[in-house]
Amino acid sequence: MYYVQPMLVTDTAEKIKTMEIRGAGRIARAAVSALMAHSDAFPSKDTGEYQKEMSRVAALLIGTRPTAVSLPNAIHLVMRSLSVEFTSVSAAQERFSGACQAFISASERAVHRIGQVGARHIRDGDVVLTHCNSEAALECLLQANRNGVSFSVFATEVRPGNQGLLTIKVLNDDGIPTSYIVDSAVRYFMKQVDKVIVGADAVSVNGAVVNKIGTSQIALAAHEARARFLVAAETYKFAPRTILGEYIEIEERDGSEVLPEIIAKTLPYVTARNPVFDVTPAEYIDLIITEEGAIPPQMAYIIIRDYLGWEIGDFQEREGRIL
Ligand code: RUB
Repeated sequence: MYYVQPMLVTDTAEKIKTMEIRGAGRIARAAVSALMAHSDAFPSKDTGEYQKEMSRVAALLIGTRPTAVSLPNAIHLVMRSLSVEFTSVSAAQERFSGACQAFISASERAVHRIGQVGARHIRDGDVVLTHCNSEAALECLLQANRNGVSFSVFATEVRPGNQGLLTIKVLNDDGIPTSYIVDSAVRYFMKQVDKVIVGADAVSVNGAVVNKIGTSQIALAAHEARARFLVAAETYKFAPRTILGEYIEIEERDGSEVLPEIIAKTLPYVTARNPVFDVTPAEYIDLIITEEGAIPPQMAYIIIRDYLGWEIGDFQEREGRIL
């Protein structure tokens, strides 16, 4: 259901940059699909050249958007399959293709499993608020609806990208009663909300969640109104490098997405700022729903250690190769 058609790497990179392909899970699967297609089409029989070229395009894809950790995690996971010596390019291609296909199906299964776990947290009569357009968060709502739970949703508009339009279409297609609100109406309606459910672009080792700009304000409003705050995140959105104290970079996009250039030109003292993600601290989050089960945010380290299986050595790029 979530399969992304293979495309050339440069095409995919451009689509991720311009947000034609967006959402942390979709970005990861699209990048892996593109790498797989690139590997399959590699013309030379020289294994050294193959390794070099795969590392080059992997780096190109990783550089497209800085915040969604699913992207480098997915690429590192599949590139790891090339960290052994190969006798032929075709053997490497076969192994790489297997790793890519395994990642894509695991990612699809993870979304489905998160939906099953998340749906159990939605009860008859609940009013649920969601922000942005997260397939993992939406899957919880869709599966609850299919289980016959009767609930309604507030969906935010999500300035400046209007991802809320994608969300209300999905909810409407499944016949889920939904109120569409501007981002600034969240606190006004929060007293009516029982649960907030959002996705994640990254989860830090301390349980902080990076998601679409505005998420942290929603978490504050939910905290004040005692509404539960749930995050739906696949394990490959947890950020191993935060163990080493690294921060997750928050992408700031061009101001023209917020203030059209034609207006900006007339206002020389005004600069439009456009950070597109923010950080919600763990203390405002009740649960993170992963495909391995629902955990309190304080358990993020366990996910990184036990399910991502990262070792400190994996953090280094060795001999210019991305492992
Ligand atoms: C998307 C966004 C989503 C997460 C999770 O931001 O913040 O909530 O990526 O989505 P953008 P999913 O539109 O800027 O990519 O659950 O689909 O991975």
